[in-house]
Amino acid sequence: MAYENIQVAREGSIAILTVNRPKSLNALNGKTLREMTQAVRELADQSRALILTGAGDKAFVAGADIAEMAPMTPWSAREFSELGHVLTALLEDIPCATIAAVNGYALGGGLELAVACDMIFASENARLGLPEVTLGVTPGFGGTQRLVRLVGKLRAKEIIFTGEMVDAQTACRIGLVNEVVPQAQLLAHCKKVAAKIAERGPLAIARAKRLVERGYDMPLRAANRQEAETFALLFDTQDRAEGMKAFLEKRPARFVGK
Ligand code: DAK
Repeated sequence: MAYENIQVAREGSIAILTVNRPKSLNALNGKTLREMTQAVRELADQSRALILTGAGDKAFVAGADIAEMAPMTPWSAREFSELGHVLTALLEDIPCATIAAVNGYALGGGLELAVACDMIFASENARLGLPEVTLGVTPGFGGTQRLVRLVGKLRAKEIIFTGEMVDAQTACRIGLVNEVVPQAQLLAHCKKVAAKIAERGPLAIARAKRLVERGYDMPLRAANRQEAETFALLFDTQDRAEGMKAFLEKRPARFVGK
């Protein structure tokens, strides 16, 4: 499928989705959000890991497209917000691992996209923030909820209320990104992590992701019960038998996702 605002590449079982509007620092308009949602749906089934990044060396995504948002009515703003919520929820729901390669500004909707991914790696020049209050609105793609779960209330409120950006090192220190790497090595680093994940049992990755995502909103005991049930269910898979056999035979496992 040909896209206008994104590029999609496949490298074996790893997929790379690049937001490609560098002239507007990869800002997310409605069309881009729709294209991303369609691409993520298609790629999820064929990939073990999906890397999201932005075109150029300045921005991951500098937020929702302000030019498109400016004339919106409350009704169209609601619909626009829904597009972002559908995409971010999809990233959390798909079975494959998602990695944000934050190669510059990750602001507003851009940061909201990143925090919906399973991991975030940032380049040294990355700057992250939720500047929506500088525009007179709140974050609209789940930022108020996901950021607080990652960095805690105090830091989330500071970031949201001030609208200030944090640099990559600060983001790493407060648990907003996994690691900071030089910009020239960012994509290669993300591919290396993705390749490592792709070697693992895909059913186990998918179930572990679901346990973490769903368990977050559940009481601990109920979440732990789900973990025990999932652990037990996986004993009925070829991959579990292969993984343990391979260990005992001192060879790498060959997982098939069954
Ligand atoms: N939207 C549209 N265009 C953008 C953009 C954006 N978010 N960010 C940058 N651009 C465009 C600039 O307008 C400029 O275009 P030209 O003038 O060249 O045509 C081009 O990208 C280059 O930007 P600058 O010239 O400004 O570059 P600088 O290096 O000087 O500055 C910057 C980089 C990232 C600091 C600056 O561009 C900036 O502050 N950009 C805006 C960042 C921002 O405020 N992002 C948050 C957007 S709000 C909701 C739904 C969704 C949301 C909220 C509510 N509801 C329905 C309730 C989400 C909101 C957001 O994400």
